[in-house]
Formats: sequence, structure tokens, C-alpha cells
Amino acid sequence: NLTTSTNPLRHVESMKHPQSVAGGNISKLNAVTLGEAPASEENALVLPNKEFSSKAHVQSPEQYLEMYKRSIEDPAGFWSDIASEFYWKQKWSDKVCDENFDVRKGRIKIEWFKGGITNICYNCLDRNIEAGLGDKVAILWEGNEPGMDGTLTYNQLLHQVCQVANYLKDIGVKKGDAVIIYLPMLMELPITMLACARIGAVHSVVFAGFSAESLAQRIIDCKPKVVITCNAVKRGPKTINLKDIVDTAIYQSAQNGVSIDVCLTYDNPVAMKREDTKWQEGRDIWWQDVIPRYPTTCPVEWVDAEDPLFLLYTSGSTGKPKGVLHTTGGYMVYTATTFKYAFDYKPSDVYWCTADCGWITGHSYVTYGPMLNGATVLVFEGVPNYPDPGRSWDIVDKYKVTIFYTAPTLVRSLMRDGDENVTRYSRKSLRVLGSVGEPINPSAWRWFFNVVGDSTCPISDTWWQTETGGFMITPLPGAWPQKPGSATLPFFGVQPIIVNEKGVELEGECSGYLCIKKSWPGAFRTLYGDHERYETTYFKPFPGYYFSGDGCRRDKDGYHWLTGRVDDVINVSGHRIGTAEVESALVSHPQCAEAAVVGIEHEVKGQGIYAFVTLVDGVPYSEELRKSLILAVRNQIGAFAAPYKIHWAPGLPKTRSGKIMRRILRKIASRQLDELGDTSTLADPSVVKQLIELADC
Ligand code: 6R9
Repeated sequence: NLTTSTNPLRHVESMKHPQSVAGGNISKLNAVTLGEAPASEENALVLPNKEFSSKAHVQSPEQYLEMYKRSIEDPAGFWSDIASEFYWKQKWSDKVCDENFDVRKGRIKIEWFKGGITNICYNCLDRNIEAGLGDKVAILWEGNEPGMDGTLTYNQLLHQVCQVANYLKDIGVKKGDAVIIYLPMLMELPITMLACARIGAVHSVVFAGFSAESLAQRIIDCKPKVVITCNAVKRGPKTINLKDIVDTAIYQSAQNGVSIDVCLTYDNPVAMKREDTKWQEGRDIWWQDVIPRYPTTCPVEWVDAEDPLFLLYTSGSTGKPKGVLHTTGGYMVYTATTFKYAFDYKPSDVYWCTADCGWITGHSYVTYGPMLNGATVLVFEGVPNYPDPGRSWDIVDKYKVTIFYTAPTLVRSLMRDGDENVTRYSRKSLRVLGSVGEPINPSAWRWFFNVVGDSTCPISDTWWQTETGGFMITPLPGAWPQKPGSATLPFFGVQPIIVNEKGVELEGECSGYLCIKKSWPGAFRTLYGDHERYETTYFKPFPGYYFSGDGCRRDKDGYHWLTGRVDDVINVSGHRIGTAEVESALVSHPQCAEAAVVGIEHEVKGQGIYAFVTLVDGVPYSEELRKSLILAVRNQIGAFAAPYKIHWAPGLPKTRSGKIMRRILRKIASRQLDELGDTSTLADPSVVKQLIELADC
């Protein structure tokens, strides 16, 4: 039996017959309530539509509870039943899961389906084709410019993947070798990921918005055999010259002892002419000159379930990005299952996730999760507000998108552009909406629900992380009532707990640090080359548990409300950025002596980057200097990490031991000047007054 603490619905007996809800019957929210949160969000139950529920994979709280219960009481049985739906060359050993989750008992180890031999590319493509999906559309591609598009069926996708796989093998890429992919959202991006997986190579996709320095840092860390890129891309009205960035990164890597022999470059004539592309003979190869020459079949490299699938770098609380490592078998089973249930996926769906493959969302829910389910996936090269703010809905109507998965920052910015941009499109095809990347505030939730979804589509607000591989806390559409702004309840097999600062598990209504009690198949296995940091960051803060870095509140009904990061990580438009990374970029500027960065609330982006800078003695602060400081961050990390405010600070508030008091900086940044708290422990309390005076300088 489930103990009280493992029963996620323990507080929600009343949910079986939810009748009284705030604001009357809001199974169809009234547009009048838009933006106005009811007195208590906790009581705002949005009931599932009966017809939707009757066709859903999970139709009621009881059915969820039954499945959840089994996933906790018999994880081996639960997950191996699901795993058996995939193709395994050889079955895993008897032990479905082998883990040590407790630093006090030795090294942290997580293994799922060890000894099982499989291949995720085979399961995405060959297996689905054998099941008759060869002529089904796998990828619908929509270019940056309206009118530019393309499609690939599962058969065609397999052929292209095999050609790339054969090429990679030919240049010497072997099982276990790293491959860096620095591509925009062309079809070639998922194609290349799948090609790597087919031959057992470990891909590391770097978001094509990262700067040369960031790319070099990743190249130096994982020493890839090859870098795959494209000459240029158009995003909205802008042209971005990717090849120049890659050239600089490869040069910098060589300076650090890591040389790259092959740079495979996709020729993207829409953005740049071939002859205008800077070229290094011998190293640079045009994709179009070699790939089509290779055979369209390629044998699969069979790998162990615990062999690495990919590395994805993410920000932490130090300046050095962490190489999150995911393996094959557990990740495969987990992304496929979460995709199926959290979006109530049906074979007739047309699915669109607006994330870039450079982030984990694009790995798990553009490429692997959907394709493992044989889904039709829309890949969009452009930006949602180009050429106008209606672009997203134009695309939804054009392809009859049924599942639309995006980030709160996009919802908020579209909300600001006005309803008319949405309502002039039909959107009749939409059936499920999704949100990821940061907490979605209730007013944005309501707008998404009422205006975009015409009050008929459930919203899956999926809480998860690069580290977790797949969804952890998420609504299952149709299964239970939703609450605007809450990620609701745990996915199968996930045991979220909330602990206080001493690591004591809290019961009932509570708030604190969000941890996970046991492993789940999609969990990351280590930080590349630094298992020590893996243990220190995630398993030492609260021994016995995985620590997420997020704060969370659980309400009286057992629903989870994520409250944001509790570490030095800022979430800007759903992108994770470490304060230390931004600080180190700022202090690399020759005229910057010291920097302290905090995140503050931002209407559209969720959080904005606010930087306090101390200049080198004698340097005057000027508009020009402000711009060049911002440029330093753009150059070192990428445009998405640029601070929106530079606050000149002749001195920073520090304790006597020299620690910067960020708490005070946050209050100054958000102009909550009457909440500065105790400043008497500062080495020099007068700096606070000085900072306040300079706030609008
Ligand atoms: C998938 C992804 C992870 C951090 C995570 C949390 C925030 C993501 C969220 C959410 C509230 C949600 N986050 N989804 N917060 N509700 N539905 O975004 O991975 O880039 O690693 O970021 O994002 O703070 O810790 P990643």
C-alpha cells in the first residue's frame, strides 16, 4: 500500500466529486475573469471536459492513482512492461533498476535496464516503419519566411539519417565519440541527432544562439571528432552568420589544445551565398557535397541501455557550464512515456513544440519523445512574432496543429500583443496546450486557456529540468482538474518531496526545497568528467535525495506550485543562466573591476538580468561603457544573456568577510527600498545609500 507520503492524491478525496469551485462553474472559464486571479488560486479548479476525459489515456483521478501506485510499489514491473513495447536486441538483466541515491552510502549510481541492448534511433525510425508508418509524415518543416516549408516521411527521414550516419562513420566517428552540433532549427538538426544515435556517437547540441566563447568552452570540454554547423540562418528579420562564430570557436579551441579536423557545414542559400562563406580548405566540408553520395541504409550500432546518448551543457551556480549526461535505455522509455501521457498523444495528432533542439526540451520533446511515438512533429525555423504577432496561429491553422507546447514567456509576449492577433485565426484543430521553462503565472495561464485554447484545451504545465530528462510534475490532460499556475501532480514513478533547510521532509500543506526521493528512468547519470560535482551539486545538499534547485509549495489538495530557483541561477525567457557566468563575462571587460548579478522580476521574460558593476579606479561611467559591458556578455555567452540593466556601483555591499550581500542587491534592483533589512553587518553600510542614489543613473 502507498504510505501517506507517497500518495500524491492524499489530500484530494474531494477531487472525485469536485463541485464547488471559485467563481462558479469554471469548467469553461469566463473571459471576464481574464487576468484577475480569484481570491485564492488554490481553489480555482478547472474541470476536465467530460468528452475529452472519456477518450484520454488516463480518464480519472482514480485511474491515475491506480497507475501511480503501481509505478511506486513495483517500479520494475511498471517500467519493464512499458520498455517491452520497444525493440531490444537483447533484454536487460533481471535488475530493472540499480541505484544508490544516498551519498552517505557511497558513490551515487543510477542504472536502468542495464545489460539491455538497443538503439534509440532504431526505435524512433525502423521500428515505426516496420509497424507501417513509413509513409506517415515525421517532420513538417516551416521556414523563417512564410511560404518556405518542407516535409519528410518516416521513410525519407530514415534515408537521410542513414546518409549522415554513413558519412560520420566514414570520417572515423565511432561509438562513444562526441559530436558537436551547432545548427539552427533546420530538419538537418534532428536528422543529425538521430544519425549520431544510430552509430552510438554522443551528440552535444549547442544552441545556435551561444557565442563563439561558449561554443569553444564546450568543444574544449568534450573534444568532439567533428563540428556540424551551417553557414548562416535567418531568424526573423536578422541574418546570423553561424560559420564565423564556429570559425572563431574552433580557433580558440585549438589555442587550448583541442583541434577540430572536420567542420561539416550545411549550405543555407536563403541566408548566405556559398561564395561569401569563409572557408578553410581541408577542414570545412559542404554538407550538400558529401551527404547525398552516401547510401540510404546504415546498420545500427547496438548499445547498452547505459551507454551514453548525449551530453547537454547547462548552467549552474558556478561559471563553468555542466555537461549533463543522459544514457540510452531509461531516457528512451521515459521520454516516450511522458510524451504519450502528458499530451494525451494520439496517432492522428500534429504536434508542435516551439523549443529549439539546442535545449533539453528540443531533445526530449521535439526529437526523441515524439518520434518514439511515431508522431508528426512540426519543426519551425523562425520566431513566433515574425513577420507579425499572428505567426504562431497562422502555422497552427496551416498544419492543423493539435498539440501546442511552448514557454510562458512566449505566452506573455503574445498576450501583450493583443487578442486580435490570435482570434483572427481559427485554431479549431488545437486540443492540448503545454507550457515549460518557468512557472506560468495564473493570468498568463488563463489567457492561454481562454483566448488561445477557446476554453476547451487542457494545459499541461510540465515541470522538469535538463537533468531529469523528461517531465516530473505535470497534469495529465483529462485525468483531473487543473489549477491555473500549478504544475499539479507527479508523473508515474516520480516521488517529489518538499524539505526544509535541514533536509527534513515536510508533510501536508508546506513549502520548501523540491527534492526527489528515488531515481526515475530518465534521470541524468553524471556530469561529464566530473562525477564529484554531480554528487556535490545534486545529492549532497539533502542527503538521500536529488535536489532540484527549485523552491516549491504544496497546497491542501497536494498540488505543486513551483516558486523558482533557490540557487544562483536566473531564468530568462525560460533559459537558464548562471549569475556567475554573467559576472565573469562582465569582469573580463578591462574596465570592470567587479560585478554582481541578480535576477529580478520581468513582465515578459519572467526574470531579467540586473548587473551591478564596479569600475577600475579612475574610469568614469558612461553610456558608451554601459554598451560595451553589455557587448562583453553578448560576446561571451550570447545575446539571450545580455543584462537589461547595468547599475554603476562605486562600491558593493559586502560582509566583513567579503561576501557580497545579494539579498540587499535584489531589493535595490527591484526598488523595494523599504525592505532592505538589516544592513548593519556590512563592512561599509554607506554603500547602500550610494547605490540607491545611483539607481537611475
Ligand atoms: C525543461 C527545462 C530547468 C528549470 C527548473 C525550473 C524551471 C522548468 C517549469 C519550471 C516552473 C515549470 N522550470 N519548467 N518552473 N514550472 N513548468 O526548462 O529545463 O532549461 O534545465 O530548466 O526551469 O526552475 O529548475 P532547464
